[in-house]
Amino acid sequence: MGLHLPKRARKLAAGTVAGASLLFLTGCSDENEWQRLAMPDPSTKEAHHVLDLWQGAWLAAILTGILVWGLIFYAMIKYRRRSESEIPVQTRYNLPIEIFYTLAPVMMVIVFFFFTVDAQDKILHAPKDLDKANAQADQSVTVVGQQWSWTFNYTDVDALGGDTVYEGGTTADEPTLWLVKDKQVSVDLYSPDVIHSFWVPAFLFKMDVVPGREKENHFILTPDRTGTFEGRCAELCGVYHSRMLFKVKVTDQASFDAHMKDLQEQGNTGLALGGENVGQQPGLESNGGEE
Ligand SMILES: [Cu+2]
Repeated sequence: MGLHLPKRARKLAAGTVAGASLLFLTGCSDENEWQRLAMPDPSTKEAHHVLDLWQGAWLAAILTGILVWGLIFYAMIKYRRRSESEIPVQTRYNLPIEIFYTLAPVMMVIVFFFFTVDAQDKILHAPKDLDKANAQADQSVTVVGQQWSWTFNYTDVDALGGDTVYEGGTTADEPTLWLVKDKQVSVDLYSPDVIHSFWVPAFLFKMDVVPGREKENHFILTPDRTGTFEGRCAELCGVYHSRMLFKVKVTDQASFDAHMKDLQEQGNTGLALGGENVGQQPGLESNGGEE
């Protein structure tokens, strides 16, 4: 006896398989992306905990899937109807099995929850008190997210004898956050207007920038490879939300210090916490933006 699926269902199944394969083939550009299960290549020490959680969760899900599919196909084949006159044994109300399939998913959720909280604790390892976090880290940065760009304040820079410098951007001119490889940076998020979200995909991390939550939304991270990474706002914050792009440049200490001195020479000194609508700055007009 063959498998009698309606034509429509067969078409749908074929389409789904073709679509999924296309997604996998086009989505994975480098071979390690397969091992990372489509996660970006982590670029901070903390990001590896997210990758571990992601891979572990998929492994658990796949093993569970193999077990469940195996049992389904086993039951389908072993207990299939073998003749027109005789139907297989019909079983109802099996209490042990019902208890098992209630408890097993609860156990799985508990295990997932445990590993999620564990990863979260390892990622958000900064002291709750911002001053303590800044003292512990090698460098501290106050990131200002506002409509519609970012300003990066490097506070208490050693190379400048403890001075503070900043670099701001506009919607046309993306700012760059400079960090030093293998050096802890304490990042505090500040917003003078609405909620934004600081997101660097390569950090496998994002955190909301909430007005009024001063010195609360902060974290410490340690970049572990050099390079330039994309960053963006991940919270719909207004008309030009999509232009809240920035770059993160992870470099060595000498280049970082030289850049700090450049900022100082340009007169970008002191703490710039924004408040002005950066959307009014040059750039929007040249992009054909409407106010
Ligand atoms: Cu935003």
